[in-house]
Order: sequence, then C-alpha cells, then structure tokens
Amino acid sequence: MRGFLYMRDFRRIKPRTLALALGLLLAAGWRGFEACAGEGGQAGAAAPAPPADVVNYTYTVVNTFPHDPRAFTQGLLFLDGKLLESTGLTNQSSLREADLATGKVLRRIPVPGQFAEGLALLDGKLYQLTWRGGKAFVYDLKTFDKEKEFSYAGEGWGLTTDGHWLIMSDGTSVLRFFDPATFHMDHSINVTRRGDPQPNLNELEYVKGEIFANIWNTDWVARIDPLTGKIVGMIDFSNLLPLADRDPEHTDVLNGIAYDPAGDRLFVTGKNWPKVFEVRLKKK
Ligand SMILES: [Ca+2]
Repeated sequence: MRGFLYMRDFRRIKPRTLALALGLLLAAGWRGFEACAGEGGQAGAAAPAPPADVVNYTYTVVNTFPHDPRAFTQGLLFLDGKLLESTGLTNQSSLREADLATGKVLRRIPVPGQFAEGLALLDGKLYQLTWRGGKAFVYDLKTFDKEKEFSYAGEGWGLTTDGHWLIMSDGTSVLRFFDPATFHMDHSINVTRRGDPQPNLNELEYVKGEIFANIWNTDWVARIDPLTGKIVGMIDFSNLLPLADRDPEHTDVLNGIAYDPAGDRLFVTGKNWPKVFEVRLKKK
C-alpha cells in the first residue's frame, strides 16, 4: 500500500528521526482527544452545560407499520407480533388486537358506556382502565371474555406492569401501584423532574427496569425510576408523525408506547395516527 513504510525501509530510519516522528504523532493524537472531549461537553469551554440529572434522547425510525386512524389510542402493548390496544372516546371505546405488520384488526370488542383508557397484560389477563368511570375491567387474553371488574378512586389514564404490580397514572404526577388480585393500592410514587412534580403522565410502558410515560399533549416521553419517581431521561418525539400523515380534523396527540422485550423493540403511536413507529433511542 502506497504511503506506508515497508519493513525494509523502516529499518533504514535513524532512531532520532523515529523518536521525532513518534513525538509528533503523540502531540497530534492528544489534540484530537481534546477536540473530542470538547464536543462531548467535558473539556470545551464553549459547550453548553449538560443537564444535572436528566439525559435527553432523540430517536431514529427503524420501521413504520400501519395503524387504524380511527383508533383513539389510550393503551398499547406488544405480544407475539401483535399489538393489544385500548381505544377511548365514549361509545367508541374498544379492546382490540391488531397484527403489527399489516395493521389489520384481528379482534375487537366494545366497552359500552365507558371511555376506556390504559391497558396492561399480566399472567394471561388484560387490565383496562376507564377515564372517569372509576372501574377497571379484567379480560381473559385468549377469549377477550370480561371476567372481573374493580373499582378505584380518581381518574384512570395509563396502565402498565413491572410483572408484579399494576402501575397506573391518573393525569397527576403520581403513579399508583396496585395489587392485580384485589386492585388495592400498595404504594405510590411522586414523579419529579429535577425536584419538581411532573404532571400529565399518561400512557405507560415498563421498559428494562424503567417506566416510560408520555406527557399528555406533548411530544415528550419521560423515563422514570420506579423506586424514586425521579425522571432520569426525556425523549423528544417531535415530528415523529410526518405532516403528510396528519389529518387536521382527526389526528390527535402522541399516545401509546409498547415494548417487545424479546426483540428489544420500542413502538410509539398516537391517537388516530395512521402509523405505528418502531424507534431506536439515541442520546441528544
Ligand atoms: Ca403501554
């Protein structure tokens, strides 16, 4: 390869010349290292101060899938190539299962007289909240038969599970942890961002030991430590749904997060969005 020293040429170089060349190389390398450190916000004086304790993320779209634009998404979860979804609005609420790849709705049952909200799956049972109805419904995953009803105080917004508790948002900054067998509250956490309460927590998803919550009426998803309630990261989903896919009359806000643990895939959609996006997160 031209430009490189062959071994026989290398042997002819005087030790002093070699030492000088090595010195120059080291100096260039150090300057390169300094430049990199500055870019990362560590050593450069001009770099903006990094946030004290919240990591900011943006996203790349890995895949796009069709989504029923009439689905007013309130709860979303992934299971075996399908999306299970709870949709809202009075007299339009439903529990449904759709094929991820085609968007085709495979099963759908109405939720009469209620405005359905969050959805979680635990031990073969689907738990569905209602907004102001004070009721949670329990369905068998295989049959979609409604088996039980529970009552709770306050509003129901988002729902997820850590595999033990059902975790529920209600529009405030508080997340409540319920026993799935009794729907009695065990404990709660106050979700804070740099010490301030973060209200409007909506659709939830438990992802690798964190709770993801989209902040209602924004393009932001918070990453929450389930033990302390501290927000440890914020994901900016601005411009996820392209303008060309927005219907000014019907397209509503970002809502709906689902995680596939086996494939480590994250899916995001919105109310009446025609698409579901598989996204990969990256630090800003
Ligand atoms: Ca979810």
